Amino acid sequence: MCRMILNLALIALLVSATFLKFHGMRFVSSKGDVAMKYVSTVVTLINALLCLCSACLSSKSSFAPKSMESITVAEDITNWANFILDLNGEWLVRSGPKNASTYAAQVPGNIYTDLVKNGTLSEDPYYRFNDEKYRWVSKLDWEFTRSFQVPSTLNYTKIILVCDGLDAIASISVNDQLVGTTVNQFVQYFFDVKKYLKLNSQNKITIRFKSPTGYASEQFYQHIWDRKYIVPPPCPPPEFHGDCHPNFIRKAQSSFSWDWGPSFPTVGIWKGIRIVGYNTVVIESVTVSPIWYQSIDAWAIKLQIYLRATDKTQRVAITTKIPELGLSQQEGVALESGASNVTFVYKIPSRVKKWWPNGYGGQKLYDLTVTVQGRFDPNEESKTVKVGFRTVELVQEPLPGGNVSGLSFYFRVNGVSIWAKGSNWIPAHSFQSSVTEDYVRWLLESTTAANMNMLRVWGGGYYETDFFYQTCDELGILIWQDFMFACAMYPTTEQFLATVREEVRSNVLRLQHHPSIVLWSANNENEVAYVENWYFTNVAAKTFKNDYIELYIDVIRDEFLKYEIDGGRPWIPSSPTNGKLTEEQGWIAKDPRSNLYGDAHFYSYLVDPWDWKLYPPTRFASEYGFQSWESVESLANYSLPEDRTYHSEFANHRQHHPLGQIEMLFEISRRFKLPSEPYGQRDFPGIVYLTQVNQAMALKTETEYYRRMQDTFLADSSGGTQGALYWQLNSIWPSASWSSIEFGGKWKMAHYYAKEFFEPVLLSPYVDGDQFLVTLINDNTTTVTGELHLEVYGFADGFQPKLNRSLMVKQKPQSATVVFTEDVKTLLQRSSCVKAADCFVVASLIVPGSDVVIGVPNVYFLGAPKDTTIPRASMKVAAVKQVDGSPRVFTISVEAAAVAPFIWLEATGIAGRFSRNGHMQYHPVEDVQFTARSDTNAADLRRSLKIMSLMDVY
Ligand code: BMA
Repeated sequence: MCRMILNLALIALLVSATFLKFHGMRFVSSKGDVAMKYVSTVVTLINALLCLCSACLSSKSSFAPKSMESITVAEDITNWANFILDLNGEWLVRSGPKNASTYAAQVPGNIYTDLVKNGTLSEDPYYRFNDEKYRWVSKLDWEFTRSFQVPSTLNYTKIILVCDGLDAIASISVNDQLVGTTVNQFVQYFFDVKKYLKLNSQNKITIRFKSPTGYASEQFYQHIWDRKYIVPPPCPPPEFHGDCHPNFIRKAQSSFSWDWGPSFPTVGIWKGIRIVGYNTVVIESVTVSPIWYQSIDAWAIKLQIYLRATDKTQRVAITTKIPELGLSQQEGVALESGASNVTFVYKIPSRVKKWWPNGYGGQKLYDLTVTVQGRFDPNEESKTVKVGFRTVELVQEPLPGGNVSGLSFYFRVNGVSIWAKGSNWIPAHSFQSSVTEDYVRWLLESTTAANMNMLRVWGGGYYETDFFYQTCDELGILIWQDFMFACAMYPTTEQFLATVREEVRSNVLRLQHHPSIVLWSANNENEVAYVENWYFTNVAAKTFKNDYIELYIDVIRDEFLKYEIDGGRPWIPSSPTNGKLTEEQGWIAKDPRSNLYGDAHFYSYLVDPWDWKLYPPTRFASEYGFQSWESVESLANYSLPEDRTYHSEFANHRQHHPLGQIEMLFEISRRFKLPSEPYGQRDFPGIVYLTQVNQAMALKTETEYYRRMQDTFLADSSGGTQGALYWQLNSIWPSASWSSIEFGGKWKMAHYYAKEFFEPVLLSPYVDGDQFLVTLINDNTTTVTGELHLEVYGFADGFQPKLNRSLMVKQKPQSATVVFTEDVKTLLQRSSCVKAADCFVVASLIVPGSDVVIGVPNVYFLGAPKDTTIPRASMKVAAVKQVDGSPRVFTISVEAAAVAPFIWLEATGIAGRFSRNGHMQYHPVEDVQFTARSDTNAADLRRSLKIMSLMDVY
């Protein structure tokens, strides 16, 4: 009964929370204040109810995990030279009850993909409404089991079971004896299993998983019982179609749903599992901190080697080698029993090639091998990591000029300041075992192909795979790494904090050696959520503040600093944050959104996204974005034809962002006419296209503004922007989202635009009041000189420019200044444009004395396309030719009968990317290159091609 009352109260709270977080907070309104009062009353009532009801809550959760003896280590250990018995592969799975049917299961994997394989789930979980239909899966407990033969030779001093990742609440038995329990998907667990194994015989391992949603809910109520307050938000907004209380379980928070993703709370053995035997020692992790002596341009490395010896003291020899640099050192060490670490500092004897972010130099990586040899042990234990030599600083210092308040916020790598260009990474799939290395590589290569140098691994997903970071190392992608806490308050029970410590240790030690990682941040948006009272934490402000500091500062920061020694890598408490000021203000800033300190997240909807004045010139824009729909091609496999209308049940189900559908139409209609039947099936592809045009133009406008602001400060001291990471790079399933790449890897128009708005040398035209200006942005470390060509075209005036201007311009390294200004009126008069909307400007930077363009020409619309007449362009593919006999690279010649805005090429059924897309075609024939992801031929490509431009949607 009490639980029922509580549930009703929680539903009231949830409705209010939804209202405020997603309708109020981002537009901060007086409405918000009224709603907040209402919700505060609800919360007070709930707390009163809690006191009354506490007696009817069970005193001990049946799901509360038992204390266990486990140790955690950091790195994939497949290279251990000791004995390894791989337990990956075929397992059996059945749901909780003993009489339930048993099915084959794949490890690593998860219950959803197993149930699809065995036919229990008859359709793809991503199909139509299956996220709702298959909701029962996560409500059950699941048991995975397999047998394995243990050879008689497995007679080691220590034999352990290594679980790289169990998702998440599990108890593990070997031969029906409990060897341990787990509570955290992100921790690598080790269990002593020697005494449970039968040598030279069949053995059985069983892993029983609790329902993740059941566990989270039990923990939520248990917390109320124990601590007498609710840790919010109790549930996600109803539009998410999600599950409640992800903040009470250590697994990917977005697996319970997000505003761009479904709820599939996975269960299973999601990473590798094996038995390892050793007589002396195993290497847990090798952490590497390069040290640069700038004055002599020489390097040293500080190594911390984390070892785990058997139960007695061991004498070992530890050898460290970087063969390519002639480093070879050996030390004799007396190791204590159990876990310990040793530190060495070595001077690098030869010249080092530095590791640089993409766009600033090469990404040289060196193999570093550590070998440990026990005195009486013939087995050598070794581990090789690839290391890159680079330094990294997060620069937060007073700004030049004397009258600018606040601090800078930017990254300096090898002493060179980096203008961060990139995006935010979310989980690539709800089922991590379905993410192939090929797909990850495609997504990461799509970032460097779009001139990016940084990705933020956002805190509601996963600490990514070793392959992900290795690829970032290779490609020069700087990683801003969040810890996995997002958009919520969190409990601080002893058990919760203990497993968070394990999680920090496990992941920092695993990832520390990657040169790509340049920053760790403790959470996503929880500082701002607390300060802005998103979840009504001000009803018990002190409690929530103490909890916040305990979790992020006393536990996460404290644990982090144990492994990132000597300030090796910067750490910030949250994003957005004020950085140093947040620290000065007691770890929670008065205004975490300040434009004068740290980073900022900025979203605004129901606006004209082409108006750059809307955007706040923050020091560092770590999140900003606009939604669009994925293409019909991507949606087709997951929907029926009748689902593909703008307001269908399907579209509304997939659109998790409250009011998202309306916002997009509103934004589009600020600049474009809508098709005649925007809600019908016929015009759906046209609407999808317009959402992509809107997103692309919005991101272009906002990002170019941030780039123009790098050297400019406004009267209120804002400006000096040094980074732009838009929200979000990838998509977890085919839907409406902020992503610039569709689920499966197809680039949206926004991604083609990102490639251009992130060009290292960029001319950015814009209008400020009655002035037309062009800013030249130069990210390079050398001066750029060129001829600025300005051409004005009329949409209805053929392919001849109506005005042609050119002048010599020069831009210092790493700077942005205005290089051209003219009265808009004069510009229009000179170009004989009757009204602004009839014309557009093309700004190109040309190598003097040639026709070679530096970067790309940048097109600027002088008005809104809806306010002029644009002739139909009758786009045609004139020819498709293979380039240099390659089965993957083709040139496509595109013909237009008139100037064609937002031309859009699609190669249906052939995965790949175009060199440009979504651009303005202002020549009768223009060439575009297509690079396919797998081999094809010109005839097939030509058959697959569809082409359109703006007027084709009407
Ligand atoms: C920010 C992110 C995500 C979210 C996005 C769009 O809050 O951190 O939580 O998906 O905005 O709403």
